[in-house]
Amino acid sequence: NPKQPLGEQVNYTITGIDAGAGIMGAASTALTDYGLAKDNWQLQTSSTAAMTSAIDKAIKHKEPIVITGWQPHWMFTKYPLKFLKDPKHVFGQAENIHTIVRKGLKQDMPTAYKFLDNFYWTPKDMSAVMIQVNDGVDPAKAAKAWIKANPDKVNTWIKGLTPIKNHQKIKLTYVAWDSEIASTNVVAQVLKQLGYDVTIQAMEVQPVWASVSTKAADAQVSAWLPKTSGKFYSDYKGQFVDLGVNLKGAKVGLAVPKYMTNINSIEDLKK
Ligand code: PBE
Repeated sequence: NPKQPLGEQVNYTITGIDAGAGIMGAASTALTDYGLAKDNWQLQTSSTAAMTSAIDKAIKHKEPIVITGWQPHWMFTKYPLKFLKDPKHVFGQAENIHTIVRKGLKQDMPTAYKFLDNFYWTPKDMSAVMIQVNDGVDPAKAAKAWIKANPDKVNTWIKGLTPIKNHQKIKLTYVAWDSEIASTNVVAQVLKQLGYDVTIQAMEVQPVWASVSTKAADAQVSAWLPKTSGKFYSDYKGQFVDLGVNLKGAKVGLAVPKYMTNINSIEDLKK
């Protein structure tokens, strides 16, 4: 019933993703900071797949829904969604994605290190891979196809590097979020072209940080900073090397379908 307060229409629920995601921590802080928790708003833990299917269903019926949203992600291309304004900056402002490597990588694997240091692409590049994977293409195949289609960009990453001869083993860890599946597979394929024996391993976010910090893994390219993974960055500070930004202009927040024309800010959820 559209005459009901929005909270009642959506059961005072924000549809979220997996509990380990930084966006979930920020969303629960938002419920407190915007005074929504005391009005019984709650954050529902699920998965990206369950959340996007809830969006699909809501949009088919033009029903209201409030979700945890982020970019780059195909949800913003596939569905008419908008971010809610966050005047208290609970979700931070612009986020960037950083490349984090283990200590000693520069000495042990100078070629891989140089490439990882050079690795930089745009939200548009990442989205191209993500959309392929969402369409059912195997991630390694989607990564190879993107590399083949973007030789100029890839060449800027490996300029002056000669493939190694001894098939050194290198391991990347990542969380199986769409964005990280895309970036990790592209990086893995380029490392293969550079002669490495590459393993990629999906795990929860905290173990990703732990693996690089304990040198159980060599690198990860999925550090959303300064806010989303900020807790892990400070927990493990001093135990990893930050190679800086590999993607600029990521964004994290709460989002709703564009047809919810009265809801434009997190503050509007109280209406
Ligand atoms: N995400 C995608 C992650 C980082 C990548 C926004 C869902 C998060 O920690 O929230």
